[in-house]
Amino acid sequence: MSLRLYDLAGADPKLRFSPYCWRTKFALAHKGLAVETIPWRFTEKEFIAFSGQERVPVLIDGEKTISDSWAIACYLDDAYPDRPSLFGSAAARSPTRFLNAWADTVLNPGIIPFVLLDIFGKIDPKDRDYFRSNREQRFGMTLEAYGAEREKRLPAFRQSLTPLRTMLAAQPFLAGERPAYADYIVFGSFQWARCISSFALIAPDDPVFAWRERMLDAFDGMPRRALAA
Ligand SMILES: N[C@@H](CCC(=O)N[C@@H](CS)C(=O)NCC(=O)O)C(=O)O
Repeated sequence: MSLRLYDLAGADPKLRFSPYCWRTKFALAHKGLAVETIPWRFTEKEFIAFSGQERVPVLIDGEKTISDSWAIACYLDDAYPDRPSLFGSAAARSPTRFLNAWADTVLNPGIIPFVLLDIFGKIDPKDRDYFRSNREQRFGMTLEAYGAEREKRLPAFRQSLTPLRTMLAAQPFLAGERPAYADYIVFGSFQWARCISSFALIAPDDPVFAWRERMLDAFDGMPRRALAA
C-alpha cells in the first residue's frame, strides 16, 4: 500500500496551508494510513494534469487517483472499512456533507480577507502573478483592498461562528465525544489560517478556541508541529 498526496506548499516547501489538503491529511491520520506528501505550487498545473482537474488535494492510492477533499474522504471510508469510521457512522455522512458545504461556501470565504495578503507574501515567487490576477478577478478588487481593515471585519466574522460556538459549548467535538471528519473539515480552515497568518481570528475565551486547542493536540500533536506563522 503506497499513498501519495499532492499538497499545496508555499515558498518554503515545509509550509503546507491548504484547508482542503489539511482535511485529507487528517482523514488519512484518522484512518491510520501513512502518506507521502508531494509539495505542489499553484502554477504547477501540469504535475496534476493526470487527475483531470487543476486543484489539490490529489490522492494517489495504487492505481487510483482521486481529487476533491470530499470525494477523497468518501473514497477512504469506503476503501478502508476495517479502519476507524471517518464520519462516525454511515448515517453521519450526510449531515457531515452539509458541514462541508458550509465550510466551502461560508467559513472559508469568511476567512479569506484576514489571510489573503499573508498568503500572497508566503507563496512561491513563481506563483505570485497567477495568484494576484486570478484572485483579483475573483474578488473584483486588488488583494490589498480585499485584505484591508481586518480589525473592522472581525466582529462580523466571530458572530458568524455562533453555530460552532453553541455546539462546542455543549460537547467536546463537532462529531461528539471524539473527533471525526466533521471536525477535520472545520479545523482544516483554522489550520489554514494558523499556518499562513499570525492574525488572531478567535478570542481565547471562545469555546471555538478551546476546541481548536484540542484539535491541535490530535494525532499526537501532528497539527501543532506543522510550520505555522
Ligand atoms: N472542492 C475542492 C477545492 C480544492 C481547492 O480549491 N484547492 C485549492 C488549494 S486550497 C487549489 O488547488 N487551488 C488552485 C488554484 O487556485 O489555482 C476540494 O474540496 O478539494
